[in-house]
Amino acid sequence: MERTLSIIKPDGVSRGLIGEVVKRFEKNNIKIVAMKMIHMTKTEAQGFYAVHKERPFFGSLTDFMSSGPVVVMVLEGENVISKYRELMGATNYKEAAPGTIRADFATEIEKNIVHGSDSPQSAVFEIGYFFNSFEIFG
Ligand code: 3AN
Repeated sequence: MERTLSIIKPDGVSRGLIGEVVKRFEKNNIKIVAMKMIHMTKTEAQGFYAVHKERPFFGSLTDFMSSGPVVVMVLEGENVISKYRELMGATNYKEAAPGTIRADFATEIEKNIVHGSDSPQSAVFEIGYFFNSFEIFG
């Protein structure tokens, strides 16, 4: 059994895609065990994306991620990390497979609707960044 962190990014929330994303989880038997809406400060976004701090897009990414509310969720299930990454599609929406969330809705590499942990180690860090154990109903 695995857990992963999902974020519906500010573009997904402002475009009214919360229900669409949640529907895809439920249709694919991905269990949501925690969920909340938050608005990150720039500093909180920088902490979350600390692994990317040397990348050229770090400033713009953290500005965007702190530009409005996001929905953070913990998903649980067998192989849920890769299962969710398949549902999301490639980081660059132009390369994302048809029918994936990013292929269907993303408008830019940065405004790509959703985030998902990329490994068990990053999932542990990312879930712990937003949730304590009393907020997860696994
Ligand atoms: P993913 O979200 O698919 O795991 P990461 O972790 O490599 O992708 O990148 C984190 C976020 O940084 C992406 N979701 C995207 O918003 C942004 N990003 C990644 N690569 C670029 C890039 N070349 N230019 C601008 N933004 C990028």
